[in-house]
Amino acid sequence: MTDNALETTAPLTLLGLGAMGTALAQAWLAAGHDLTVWNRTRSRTEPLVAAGAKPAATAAEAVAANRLVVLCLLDDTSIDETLAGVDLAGKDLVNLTTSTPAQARARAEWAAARGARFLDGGIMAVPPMIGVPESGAYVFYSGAGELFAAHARTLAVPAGTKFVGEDPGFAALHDVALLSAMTGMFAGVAHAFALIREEDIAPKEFAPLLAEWLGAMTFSVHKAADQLQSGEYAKEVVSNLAMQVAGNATLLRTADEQGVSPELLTPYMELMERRLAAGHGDEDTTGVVDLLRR
Ligand code: FVH
Repeated sequence: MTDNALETTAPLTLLGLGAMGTALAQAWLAAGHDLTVWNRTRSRTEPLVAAGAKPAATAAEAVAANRLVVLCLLDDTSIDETLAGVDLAGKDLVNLTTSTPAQARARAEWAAARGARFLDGGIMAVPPMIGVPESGAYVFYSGAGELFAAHARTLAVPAGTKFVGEDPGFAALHDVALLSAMTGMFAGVAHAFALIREEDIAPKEFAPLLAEWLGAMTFSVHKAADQLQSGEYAKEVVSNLAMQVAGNATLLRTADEQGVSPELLTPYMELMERRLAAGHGDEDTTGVVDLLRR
């Protein structure tokens, strides 16, 4: 078995054929890869076998088939259940199962103890984006750089790749940080739609305004990063905290007038008020990051 950096259609094994695993499998098959598949519920392999995949009767058989073994299972526990007792010596494991950073680091040690090389991945896409280059889909990878390089060509087939470092926890950390920011954004979107919901404003007419506004505000991400790195939170402030906290009263009063619960907004507003009370009214909201540290 050799590294497959120069092979355009290297053989590989995929364990887990849920919505995401199936999309990954379809992309590798479409690109001409020799793909061995296994899934706990065997019926899920059938459409892929019809498309050219090789079925394995057991996870152990699937792992034995190829050096490169990709995991796309539900969670960390399902990896333990799937790979219990399976010989991993000499294998290159790439785990695309969503994990926490600590789980990814522990999994890297677990793999090393079994004689396998390990790379963790965090998928920044939903299944329909996989295998569609223009979708913007990509996967964060972290772990052994040489392992990423060895399989870079194969890993780039279903989605773009971003290698974020040798610490095996970094892919999961990047993944979860982006997902956490998305969750906050979804909370804001839900609140905005709730405000207009009972009025004669069509959500479909409001949506482009909302999307455009959120896009216009993304400059603040870069500004916060600049302030965090320099430690100068009062540098190039556009909308100072004192003004923003005063403005929060209008947001809360409007919620009340519209009969909308403020519960998605108030935790963040309370942090802004704490920062203001500590004497940082001349800053932006970057100081909230410090308040979140436990
Ligand atoms: N789908 C998405 O939108 C997101 C996008 C970002 C990344 N996530 C993560 O990808 C992992 C897999 O997600 P999925 O969408 O494929 O999930 P399901 O369709 O629910 O399929 C789950 C597969 O895991 C198998 N499985 C579950 N438990 C076990 C177990 N104990 N032992 C062996 N396999 C197990 C399941 O098998 P089966 O139910 O068909 O028998 C599926 O193959 C995930 O980490 C997302 O967070 C997806």
